[in-house]
This record gives sequence, C-alpha cells and structure tokens, in this order.
Amino acid sequence: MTTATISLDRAFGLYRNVSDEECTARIQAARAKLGKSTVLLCHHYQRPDVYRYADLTGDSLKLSRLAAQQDSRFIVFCGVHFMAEVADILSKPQQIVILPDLAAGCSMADMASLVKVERSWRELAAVLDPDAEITPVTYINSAADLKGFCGEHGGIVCTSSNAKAILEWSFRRRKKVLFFPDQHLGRWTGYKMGIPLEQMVVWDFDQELGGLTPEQIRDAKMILWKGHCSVHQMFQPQHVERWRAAHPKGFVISHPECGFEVCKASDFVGSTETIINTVAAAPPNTEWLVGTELNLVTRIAEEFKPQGKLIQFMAPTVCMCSTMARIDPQHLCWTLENLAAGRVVNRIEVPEPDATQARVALDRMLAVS
Ligand code: CIZ
Ligand code: SF4
Repeated sequence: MTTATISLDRAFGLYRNVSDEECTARIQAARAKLGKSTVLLCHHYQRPDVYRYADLTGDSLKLSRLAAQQDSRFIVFCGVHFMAEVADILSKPQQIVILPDLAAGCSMADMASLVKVERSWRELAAVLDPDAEITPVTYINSAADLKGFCGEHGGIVCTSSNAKAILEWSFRRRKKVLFFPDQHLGRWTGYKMGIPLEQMVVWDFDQELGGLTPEQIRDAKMILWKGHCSVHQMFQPQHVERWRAAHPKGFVISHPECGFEVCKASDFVGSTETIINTVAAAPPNTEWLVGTELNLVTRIAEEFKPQGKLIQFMAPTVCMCSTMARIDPQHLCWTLENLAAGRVVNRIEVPEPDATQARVALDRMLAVS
C-alpha cells in the first residue's frame, strides 16, 4: 500500500455531516478492506459509539504494552494525544500510529510543559542539586518531551496502575521526587506509602520557586506539580456522604486523580483497570458509587446489571472527558476510509531526540511494573 499525508481540515470537512448510521456501514466496509493491516486500540474512557469498534481495550499502561506487541502496519488509537505518542514510541519503526482527531488532548497533560519543568529544575538547583537529590516522575498523562526530560534526568514514567511501585523505585535512587503533572495522584500515592502530608508540597509553576521557601523544599520528600484533571476534580466528598446515607451497605471506588478528600472517603482507590476488575470481582447485588469518567461508569453499569449490581456515577452533573469524546464515528470513518484508500491522515510521530529519551523513561517503567 502506498501512503501519503493529506491535510486534516480540508479533508475532514466532508465527513462532518455523515450520519451515524452511514458511518457505521462505512467504518465496517473500510475495516473489512484494511483487514489485519490495522488494529484499533481504545481507551476505557471512549464513547460507546467508538468503543464498539475496538480490537483491544485498556488503560494507558495496558494499551502501551499492547501497542508494543502489535504487528499490524497501522495502529488507530482511540484515546488522547499522549497515549498515541506512547504507542508511537513503543511500536516498531515501520508501524504508523494514527489519532483520529488531533484535538483529542488532555487538559491535565497541558498543565505541564517542558519549558516550565526545565525552569523548575533550574530554580530547584538554587536550593539543592536536583540531579543528585530528586527523581523526576511524570504521570503518563504528559507530552513526550516531558517523558524525555525524565529519561534524561534519571527519572521515570508512571500510570495510575503502577504509581506506588514507581515511587518506590524513585526513592531507592534519590531522596526526593518531583511529580508532575497530577498533584492528586502524587499525593494519594505518597500518602498510602506513609509519607506525611506536610512532606508533600505543591509546586505552583506560576510563582518563583514554586511559591515555596528553600526550607520547605529541603524538608519535602515529594514536590507535587500544581496540576489536576478537570473531570475528576468535579467529584466532591459530599457526593460520597450523600450516597452513603442512601446506600449504607454500598461501596465507593474512586480514581486517584480525584481530590484527596474524595479518595480518603472511598473504600477503594485505583486506576480504571482496578475499578473495572474490583467491580467485576464483587459479589452479585452489590452497590457501587464510582468516581471516574462517565463513559466508563455507564458502560460497566450496563455490563454488570445482569449480576444485580447497582453502579452509579459519583457526580450529580454530567462530567465526561470532552477531549476523549473528540474521537467520534465521523473522525474514525474519515481516518479508516483514507487508510483504505492508501492515505495516512493524522499520524502521530514523536520526533527525535524526544522519542529516544522518552523511551528510556518508558522502558524503566515497563521494567518496574
Ligand atoms: O492511565 C490511564 O489510562 C488513565 C488516564 C486512567 C486510568 O487510571 O486508567
Ligand atoms: Fe486527561 Fe482528565 Fe481526560 Fe484523563 S479524564 S484524559 S486526565 S482530561
């Protein structure tokens, strides 16, 4: 198959008005034509009208492993930008990774940039020797160049599935951790490892020296970047309290991107894989309040209904990951039909040297977890 890249906007415009029904038929036809040359990876947070086409599903850790194992020429990644970057870094050089809508980003990932992290590293150097005393740890929800920064500075990547093992690895190497971009995942993981809250300080990247004093930095074990997920911050402890009053025998399970008080009020805290596996393994007729993205909660509520399980979404308002939702049947149809016609659109290709340095940090993570 010959390949050529065509411009996104001009080409996609025609697809905007294709009905969902027509998309279904056209996606199926394109997939039949592409056969084994194309694999479709889908994150748990994808909308149902896209998720149903997945060959393989998972959280970002599982999907990054799966991406590395594929033999197909094309990997169509239904998720967000940083995940497609990881797939590109870990896949074979001849493989091509495609993100159906390039606007599918992650607002949390956008809260840390290489410029800001490098500036922090320089500022920290006024107080201590960062390369000897701090392991930089980036949540996988970050741009490839930040993973590259970690690769270059003796650091590592983590996901919500392996954060504890990664922090243990990090503290075996150096006495402090700079954790970005999600303060909540960092704080919750540190707290569960027994690090006192007062030894976890927040680095406000808009202030000089992160808004901290040199003493605070010297006393800290973890320096938490002031980033968060706009979806998971919607969940509040009072949602848990109200639900518990109505469901005294129920269980509460939350994602560690939720705020500290929500995690503390929950019976279980874990990644999307953990949430799905915990609810799946629970006895029939149990009741669950789940604090993570709406598409996932709606899907498992349906899936486990036949077992008599009641699964409810934590927030009273609809809060879904709007960037994940950018991948719709129209973009998927456009991508697949172009591929079937021999044209690659929306390729995600991490440039060098970022790709090599990021691979160092990702390989460290895969070896630890
Ligand atoms: O790591 C992931 O896939 C995300 C974004 C959430 C989770 O916990 O699975
Ligand atoms: Fe990013 Fe939050 Fe969406 Fe996850 S749910 S992809 S952290 S914005």
